[in-house]
Amino acid sequence: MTYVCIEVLLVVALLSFSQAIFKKHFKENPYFRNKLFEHTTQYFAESVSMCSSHCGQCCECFGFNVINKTCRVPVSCDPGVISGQEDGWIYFTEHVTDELKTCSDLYTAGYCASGFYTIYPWDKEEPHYRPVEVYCDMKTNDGGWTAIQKRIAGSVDFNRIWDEYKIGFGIPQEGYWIGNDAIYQLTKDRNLTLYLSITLMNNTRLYQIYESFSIADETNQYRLHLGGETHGTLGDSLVDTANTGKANRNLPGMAFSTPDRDNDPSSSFNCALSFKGGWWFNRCYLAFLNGRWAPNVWQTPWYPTVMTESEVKETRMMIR
Ligand SMILES: [Ca+2]
Repeated sequence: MTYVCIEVLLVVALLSFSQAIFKKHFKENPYFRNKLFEHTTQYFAESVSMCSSHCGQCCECFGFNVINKTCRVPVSCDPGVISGQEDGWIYFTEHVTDELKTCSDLYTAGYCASGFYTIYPWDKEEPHYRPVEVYCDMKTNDGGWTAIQKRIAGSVDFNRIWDEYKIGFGIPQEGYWIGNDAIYQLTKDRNLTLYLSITLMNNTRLYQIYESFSIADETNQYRLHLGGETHGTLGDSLVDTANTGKANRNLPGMAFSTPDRDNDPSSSFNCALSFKGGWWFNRCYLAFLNGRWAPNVWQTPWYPTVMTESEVKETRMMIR
């Protein structure tokens, strides 16, 4: 049987805390038709519009049963929590019609559910202009975070060459690097905060925040700038603040290196080649989130807090 996607574009006016009215668009997602999700709240609703109002301001998706006029709002619309099948259900998911630059812009526009979005970091007339698929964290510390790196287990290999790190690689749902050109574009002329995290196997998320983060352009090897205060539960290992005599592993000011492009300060050693990933290496590092997910290859992801890759469930690098 072939389904015809219902082209209902629903515009929901939402009242923010500042009383500004946002317009959010929802579109039928044919992938979810007649599916059932775990953990849903059920309402009676005469119409799709009435159903959408039950979903609320941070609505990720909602389902409307056209046969018995029932509305369901799942806790999550992740395909991983589909639990069954029932006729009559059509689901509506957020449909962003604007070409916004960052997750922070999306958040301001009223999109407050964490998930995968398309952003447009460049202006239309710029040669790099293109859509970029990213994960937006709309919950942590009031949301609006654009993930420039996200890894879940080792399904996406980060042992990549310069041009791949330049353009970006991976799949947002499994693991990705947004691309050094995009990081430069997102951080230039702005004072952005960097949030790095490692989620351990027991689901504890350790994090470190750097108040000021930016990188240089490609002609300056995407050199790392960090400034301002830092705090968190990982500890400051991008800089040897504890003075353990490892200042030659401080990363601020370092150029980006990849296995095929050795920009680290050691004339006798290629850190990216040895540790199998791209990073802002010194001689070489105390913290490195792009290591190859293999025993004895990805050593000390975050010294001394996380000492082996086997402790790591997920990593994130996010900016706002
Ligand atoms: Ca070198």
